[in-house]
Amino acid sequence: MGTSGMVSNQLLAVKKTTALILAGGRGSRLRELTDIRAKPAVHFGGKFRIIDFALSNCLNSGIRKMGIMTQYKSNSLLSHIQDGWSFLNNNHMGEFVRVLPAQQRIDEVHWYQGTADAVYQNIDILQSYNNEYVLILSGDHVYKMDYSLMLMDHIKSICPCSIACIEVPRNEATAFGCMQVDDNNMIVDFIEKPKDPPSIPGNSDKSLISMGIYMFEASFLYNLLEEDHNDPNSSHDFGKDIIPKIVKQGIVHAHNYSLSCVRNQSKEQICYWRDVGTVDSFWSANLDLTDESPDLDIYDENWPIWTKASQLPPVKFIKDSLGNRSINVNSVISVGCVVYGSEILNSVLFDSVTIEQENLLEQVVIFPSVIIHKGCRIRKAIIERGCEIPEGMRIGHDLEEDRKFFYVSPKGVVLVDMNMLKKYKEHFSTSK
Ligand code: ADQ
Ligand code: ADP
Repeated sequence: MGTSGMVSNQLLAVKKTTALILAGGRGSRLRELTDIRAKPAVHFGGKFRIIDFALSNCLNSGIRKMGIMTQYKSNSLLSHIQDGWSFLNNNHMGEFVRVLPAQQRIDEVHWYQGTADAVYQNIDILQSYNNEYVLILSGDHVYKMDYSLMLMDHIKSICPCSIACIEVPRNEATAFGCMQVDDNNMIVDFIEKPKDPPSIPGNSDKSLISMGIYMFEASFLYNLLEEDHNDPNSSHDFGKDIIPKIVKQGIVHAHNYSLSCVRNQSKEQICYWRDVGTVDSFWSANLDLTDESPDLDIYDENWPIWTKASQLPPVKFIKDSLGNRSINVNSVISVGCVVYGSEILNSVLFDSVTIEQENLLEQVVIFPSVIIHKGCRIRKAIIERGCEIPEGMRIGHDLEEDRKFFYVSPKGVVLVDMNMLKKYKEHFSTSK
């Protein structure tokens, strides 16, 4: 087949694909960041929400039918999708982003149980889309991937299911589904979150893990979900039940992420993917963007990351009344921010942050609408939306002291939210 034949097959195949994004998880290891919103709705990279990466990958790959499964604390996610993604809905072209909340469609007793149940409960809606392929994604990861290349690899495999996989250090693999593959990239073994992950043959420091990205033949998936629904011993979860079961049947293909990852053009050897599931990994993935040449290129016009547009004025750096200049080194700063005579080093500032004079911020991730009053020293921290940091406060310089009021992660990242800050302020106002 010539190249144009391949391209038209690819276009046809993506048109027959619906992507389902699982966005209902609590994400409890992100601590207070998921107290008010589901993990996929957590802010990321100065401008985005985590789910924007999966949605943008779909759009850029040509997949224009998307369903988002929500359940836990969905309000923030819903408003983001409505405000930021409704441009994609086009009735005439059959293109859409639909939010599919847990709505007790099958019976009136259960909300979504596991991830497979979330899909099962929407099976009638899915069938009405006339898909040939269903792509199941997690709304929890930061990465750039061309799903149309995964789809072509899947079709070539003639298997009813493909799972995207990536190599990670073996000590990190306990948090994932681990697999072993044969010479034909068929998955021969799969264990969900093993205590002692198997290593890759010939490389004892690495394991091959599932990225939680599944490409299914549609009719195969529907039958599988029906069977799983009727299985009283199943917890109705892809990672725990569905995937181990079909791997045992020898019909699951491993799609190597290096075949479909969208690279930073100046770093051809790196395929970026982060599960930003803990405070430490979330903080460090944000900080990655402050590198001079980040592995994840958010400026690449060929693979844009789409999000809600903010109607806000431009950033302003002001010299304060004493003549102190505002300095920004390698920081990512969003619209609506105003900085008065302060230094901001390797930090990420979301919309509408105000930094008063004589502050020094190093490696800080600051969520929208935060105010930092005069003379603070803050390092290695995440400041939640709406916090007002009082004059002269120190954060991240004495972790024992910080731990009395704030959350300090295993790697020493200090997380501050409005409730913690309230207790801190009350303590000092009563002890005066
Ligand atoms: P986990 O990420 O631990 O492992 P899970 O907690 O099921 O799996 O979350 C997957 C996605 O589903 C997340 O986006 C979450 O928000 C969402 N979700 C969870 N419960 C849901 C529910 N009831 N309804 C709707 N959405 C829900 C999975 C796989 C592993 C794989 C990792 C990769 O099980 O094998 O290695 O993903 O990160
Ligand atoms: P986010 O956009 O940060 O996920 P929402 O969109 O749900 O959160 O937030 C909507 C509004 O809720 C915000 O504009 C803010 O005024 C308020 N809000 C957010 N976080 C908090 C909080 N921790 N305490 C009180 N109000 C909050």
